Amino acid sequence: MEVVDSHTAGEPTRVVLGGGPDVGRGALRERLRRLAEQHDDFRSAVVNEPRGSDVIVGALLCEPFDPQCAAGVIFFNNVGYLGMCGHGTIGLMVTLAHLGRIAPGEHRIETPVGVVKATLHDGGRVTVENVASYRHRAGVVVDVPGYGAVKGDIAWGGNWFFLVEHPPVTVSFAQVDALTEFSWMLRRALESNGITGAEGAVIDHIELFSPSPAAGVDSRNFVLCPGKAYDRSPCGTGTSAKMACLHADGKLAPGAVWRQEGILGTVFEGTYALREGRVIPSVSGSAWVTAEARLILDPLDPFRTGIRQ
Ligand code: PYC
Repeated sequence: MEVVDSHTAGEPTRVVLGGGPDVGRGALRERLRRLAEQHDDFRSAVVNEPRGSDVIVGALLCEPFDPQCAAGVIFFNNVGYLGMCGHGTIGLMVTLAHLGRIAPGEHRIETPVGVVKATLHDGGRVTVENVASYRHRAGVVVDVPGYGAVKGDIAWGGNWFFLVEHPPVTVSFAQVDALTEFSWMLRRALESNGITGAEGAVIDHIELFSPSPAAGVDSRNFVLCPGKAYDRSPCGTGTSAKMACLHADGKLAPGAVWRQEGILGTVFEGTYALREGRVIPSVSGSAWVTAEARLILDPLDPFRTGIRQ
């Protein structure tokens, strides 16, 4: 399998260019379903140890169904599949540019949750115009064992998020273990209390905020991903969900810039447009290619399909 690795603001993406399974034609949502049902070993082989790690997000490059799109992509991680991935789309664009497959400018990218527009700028910078994002519920209180009542918002930014403005653990890199522990307990508490996104969707991302001491930065976040790894970047879909909440609270105007710092101190710049009453977020960040490689799955290798959790 031919892959190119990159990182976006510290968070890795592994794009599979060739040698992946045939998931047929048709809408990406359907292809994702076939991938998950019939080829889940592929996902695990690409991103799990010993070829990957819990942190890597995989991106299967696909022929787009919509002829106006430059590419289709299905994102996946150590435990499953993602609807959209902001840092991953930035990594994909920089990878395609590295391979000479795209030129600077705007490109449409098809994902299982809709078409996004990604603009490649100079120097590895990319702006992703995400799918429409919205706050589903505000001020939801959940009892988290060991921590007490925790209040947060539920929002969609291409994935489902529970966003907590005043977490019991300060958002700082020195606290990643405590942040991970709290976020994981919170995620389990949401599940055991039947608190979901729209139509019963699992809330599989937890996003915590604290003020940032850095000049010109609006907030710092910590995002726990579905497989218990924390996002090293400020999280593109999480920044989108945040802007949808800020819009709902009247705290960020369309076109105003929101600078979201992640746990490593890297920053995504977000803005949003209002179209037919819907929040359309744009998130900008930078990525760097780190490796070109060929993954080998030896039939005799006991871990050819990865070490699963
Ligand atoms: O950037 O949207 C994102 C993302 C989701 C999970 C990891 N990164």
